Amino acid sequence: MDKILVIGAAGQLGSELTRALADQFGGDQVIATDLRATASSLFPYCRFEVLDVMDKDALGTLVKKEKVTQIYHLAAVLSATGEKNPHFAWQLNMDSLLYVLELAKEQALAKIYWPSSIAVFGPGTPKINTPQFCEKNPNTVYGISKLAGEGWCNYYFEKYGVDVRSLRYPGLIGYKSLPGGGTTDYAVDIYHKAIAKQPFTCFLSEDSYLPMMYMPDAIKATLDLMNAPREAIKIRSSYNLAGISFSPKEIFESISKQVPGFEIKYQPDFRQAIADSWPDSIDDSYARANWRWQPSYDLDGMTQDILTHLPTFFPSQT
Ligand code: AKB
Repeated sequence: MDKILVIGAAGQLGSELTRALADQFGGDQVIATDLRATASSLFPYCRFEVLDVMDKDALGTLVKKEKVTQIYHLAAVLSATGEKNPHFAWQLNMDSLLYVLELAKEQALAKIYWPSSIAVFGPGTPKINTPQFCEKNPNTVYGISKLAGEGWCNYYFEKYGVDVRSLRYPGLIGYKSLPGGGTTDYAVDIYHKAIAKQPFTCFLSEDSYLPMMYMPDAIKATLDLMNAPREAIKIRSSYNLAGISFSPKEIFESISKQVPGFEIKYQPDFRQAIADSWPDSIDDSYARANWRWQPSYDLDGMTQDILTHLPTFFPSQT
């Protein structure tokens, strides 16, 4: 029987993916881990352990003791936060991945999931419908670490047969957690301001298109990838994945249809340069062909769902 370890479970993706994994495998088979003990309250439906992924020995001991078969390694420093402390971001993002891959090799784990990002692309990458295989030239430490990580994943698959799978997530938008230091996180924050009936100051310009995805689509993509037969996975670096592409102006207009009087102003900061270096939209035809990926949400569908559910998650904001 599979035993699942989620590293960085309390983050934006982890808090929703862990729930989905518990639904699939059963709460007893899933161990959520996070650096902070206070995160345990987020996981009443499965086990919780405090784990610092940089503590290689503690990680190895937990995996062995619990007979873990699959690891979802979600802990990372994101793009905007990474630029403030590049060496720390590199160390955390790279060392932790290597610990997990090495463990997977040594203990013959069944499967590893590790997220990559559209941040692997950069100046010189085609911006519209960015292909799976093209020039990548990331100019953030986060993007550099994700691109290097993709190479390591492919290496461990080719060299040691480690069944590691990965997606290049666009900006993920969910209502169950707060923004976490990413450049795309303006598109999370904007809904909180709309619900709180406050004006929103956007740190990107109104026409900055970025690839984005509503969280239920991201969870579905992750589970579809991980549940696909081994031989269906043709790309062992990381798959391009697309949901919706929009600009700050377009998400503002989508929200305004439901929150009349909502106001926005634009004050681009250092994150504008990061956004400008990333694609506007992504070609994910390999994911569609190899494991039948298909997104469900458009911009207005996402807006409607978030505005309906966000107030119950963050009642103090209404
Ligand atoms: C970020 O903005 O840093 C992340 C990402 C695109 O990977 N959301």
